[in-house]
Amino acid sequence: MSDNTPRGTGSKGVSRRGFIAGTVGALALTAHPTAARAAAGPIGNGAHVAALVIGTGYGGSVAALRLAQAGVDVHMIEMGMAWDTPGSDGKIFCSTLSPDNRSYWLRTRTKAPLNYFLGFPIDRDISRYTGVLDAEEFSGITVYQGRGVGGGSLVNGGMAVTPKRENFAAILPSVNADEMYGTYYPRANAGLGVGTIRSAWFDSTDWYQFARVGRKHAQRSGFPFVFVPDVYDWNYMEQEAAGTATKSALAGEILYGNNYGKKSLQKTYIAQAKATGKVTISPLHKVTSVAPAAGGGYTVVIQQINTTGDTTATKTVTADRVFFAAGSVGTSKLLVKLKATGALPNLNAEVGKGWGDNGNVMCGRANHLWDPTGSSQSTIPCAGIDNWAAGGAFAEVAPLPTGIETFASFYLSITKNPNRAQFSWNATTGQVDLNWQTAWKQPGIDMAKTIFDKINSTEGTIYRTDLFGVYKIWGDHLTYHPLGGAVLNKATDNYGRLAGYPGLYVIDGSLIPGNTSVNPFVTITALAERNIEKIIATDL
Ligand code: FAE
Repeated sequence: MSDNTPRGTGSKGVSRRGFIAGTVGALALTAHPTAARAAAGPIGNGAHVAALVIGTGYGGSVAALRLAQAGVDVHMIEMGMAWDTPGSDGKIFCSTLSPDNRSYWLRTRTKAPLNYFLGFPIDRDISRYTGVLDAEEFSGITVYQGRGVGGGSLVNGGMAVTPKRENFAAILPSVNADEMYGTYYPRANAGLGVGTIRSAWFDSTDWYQFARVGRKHAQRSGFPFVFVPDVYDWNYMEQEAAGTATKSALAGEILYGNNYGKKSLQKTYIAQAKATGKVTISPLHKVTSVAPAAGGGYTVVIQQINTTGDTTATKTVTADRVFFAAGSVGTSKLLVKLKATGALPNLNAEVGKGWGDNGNVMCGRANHLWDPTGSSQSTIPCAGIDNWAAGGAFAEVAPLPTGIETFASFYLSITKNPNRAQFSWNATTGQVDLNWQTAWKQPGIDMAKTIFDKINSTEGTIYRTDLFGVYKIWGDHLTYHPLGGAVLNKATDNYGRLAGYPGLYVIDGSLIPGNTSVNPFVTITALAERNIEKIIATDL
């Protein structure tokens, strides 16, 4: 698939080294070796499919696997690349420390979330390409999202957190918590291959000195410090540290993809879905319209694009059922546009509402010279500070893997910020807008301060002011965790069926009303497992 080959590359197929590393430690769901071979594709103009899934992230992958296991033929449409072919450097993904065209989705300059260092901007020019990380800009917020087969699993930190049960009612009030904690969270965790760092290794390795400093500071201020599970293969990481495996997490790889070690969806749910022989994927294809078809089912319009983002073909297909799994932003934008432009006029007034940023805010603290955080830092976070009940904040102790000693502690906080935004159709620009305002981050900042003001006061330290601009403490311009826009039991019924259109479903992060109290993908996966089980049992 030459379209998916990073520019300037000649190699074809997955390298042996990459294949071996990619399979190391794959857990319960990993399919037998033939799964690595994709079924035929891409989709043809005029095709008819039983189930069409828009997007290949968590929700889409769960839907595809379970539908296929139930005997349904599935076609997945993904606007990003397949990410299965190494570039001229032998790697599929580029490193966070030296981003090239593979890093960003159709940008000519990088847009790093942490965009300053020592007060200097760090972004650089790149050539326009369908890279793996999209920094999608709305008026008051930049929303980071993964682009490619595997969605957000390609770029995320892999932190796989099940929310505390006492917080669940606030996350999904209409969902039976007994079923989620008894059946669907365990199923999701098994399917994703979730594991936890070995505590003896955590306590001894240089690579997590930054997190041990984070633990010491949290505990000296009386905050609970909790280990956080991850889908990174922890045994593989120990081999990286021992020098017996090619480094990925220990070589600065994360934001623009991990070449080894991380169990992205390509290695878990999607591998098993492909192994059924009933799932086909069309990368570099973008769904632009879904409307009722004259003879029943739905007409779906799809643009095929090249690696500079130009449309090379427009295809019209029909599908008996369509699953919206384009992520909170992708699904919301499609539904809002389709309602406003008359393709799906009967969608209800809840479509586009209830969007939140999962309360994301970032900050750094400047430590004393006797508290170095280490020049060698793993890119994979493994722990957090839990002040949710008292202060509304859960802070990941995040790495700052610059390769030099920075004396900085860095945190991504998830907060209980109550602000919610709405997507709406802008007929003048022909785009969907989001009315989030930067000032709406303030409640989240105040909640994060319940942790860091106290730690700074205990330690006699200060906030870093050089990471997000010139004298700017808070990273309040972004989110990694978009949620909502087609909220469960509001825009859809209690299982994701879209009101007004039998056979249309939402099955991704847009179902969740703006916040999960922790990192979201385990909840997105578990909810998708719950909903697809019901849909298969009752609708098919
Ligand atoms: P998602 O994974 O975004 O998949 C949607 C897919 O649909 C994407 O592949 C899109 O390219 C594709 N798409 C969109 N529109 C179209 C269209 N019109 N036609 C065809 N395809 C389309 O959705 N979460 C955690 O729980 N733990 C973490 O450690 C963590 N770290 C993160 C770090 C970063 C940098 C980022 C960006 C996110 C992180 N997240 C993390 C969030 C997590 O990845 C996100 O919640 C999920 O990926 C959302 O899953 P969905 O299935 O909703």
